[in-house]
Amino acid sequence: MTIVREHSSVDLPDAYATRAGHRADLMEMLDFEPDTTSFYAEVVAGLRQPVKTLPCKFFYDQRGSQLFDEICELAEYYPTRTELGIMRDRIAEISALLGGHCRLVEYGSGSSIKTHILLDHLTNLAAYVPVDISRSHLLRSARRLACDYPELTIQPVCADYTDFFDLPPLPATCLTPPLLGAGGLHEQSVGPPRTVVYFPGSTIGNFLPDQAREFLAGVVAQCGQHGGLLIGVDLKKDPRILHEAYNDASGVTAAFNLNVLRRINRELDGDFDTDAFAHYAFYNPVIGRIEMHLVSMASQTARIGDELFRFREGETIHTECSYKYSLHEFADLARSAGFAVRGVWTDSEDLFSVQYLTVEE
Ligand code: AVI
Repeated sequence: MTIVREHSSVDLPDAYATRAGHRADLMEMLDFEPDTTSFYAEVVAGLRQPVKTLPCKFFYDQRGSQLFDEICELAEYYPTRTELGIMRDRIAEISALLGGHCRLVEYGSGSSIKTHILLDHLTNLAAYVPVDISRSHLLRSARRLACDYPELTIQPVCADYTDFFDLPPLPATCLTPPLLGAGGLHEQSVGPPRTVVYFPGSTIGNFLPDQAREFLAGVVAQCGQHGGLLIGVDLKKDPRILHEAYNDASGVTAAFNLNVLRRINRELDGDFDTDAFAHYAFYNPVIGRIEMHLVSMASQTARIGDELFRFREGETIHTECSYKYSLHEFADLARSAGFAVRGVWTDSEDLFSVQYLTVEE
């Protein structure tokens, strides 16, 4: 683990670079140097299994991340705009429940509108800690936020949030006893701040249930006593809505799914014929999840480096699961990891939920 003083070498629009300049020198990034070298090993291991699989984390190269941003804008893909609507409509209640004087740790990208809504409403925030595996993405968004919130202490951490990592030390201002000012001492600023993790987007749905439990137990350990988790959770619903969300008419989700083969071809010396695979996504109501696959449209062989992989016509590569929960299923999952559900906010059609969990005492 290294501590890196942020340089201004990250691409930002000029206006941002200039305005953020003085803050850039003050910001330190904690770099756990997350392992990004296992792409080949994990791809080959997945394709050697009887049911061929590829981990969904490999969707997100530069092109894949762009395509995912496009998915979030699609009329059919309800989760992003629905979660945003809940955050906008219910932010007064959400921020009241989270309370003041916390340190906010966000897993994943930290530059979105949802982050701004929270940062605009949380009072007496001790620090904002964005955590991301992509160094350049993390620094770019941290610098943007430093510009938008000049008073906020921002402590970026480059890490894989699915692995264990330490949070940076609390800013010195939180450790010295607060002075009693003319207006008196605000009760909520006494003592060290609570840690609240923010995990929007229903990315929790991309974990298998056992992995989700383990992940949530890790969050419990990270936020400790009095800590909490504000999380976006996609809900069970009419399968037709789900089907459309993962089979959009313009084919963006198909391109997103197929892009993983293009990435393998480019980065791992592969020769997948991407025209000979087709996107296939369906809702499995028994398990309660969307499954995304790539179907081989012919009997064919693909090569990655020196390894050959044979596909029967109709055989699939399972590329993603996206679990949908009922409110009580998610409460049970949260409880089994050591959390209690303190607040649940949904939209008027019960498509999506934002939930606040606290560590059980
Ligand atoms: C990132 N994740 C929550 C998305 C989902 O809905 O499971 C990924 C995605 N896959 C296809 N469309 C969107």
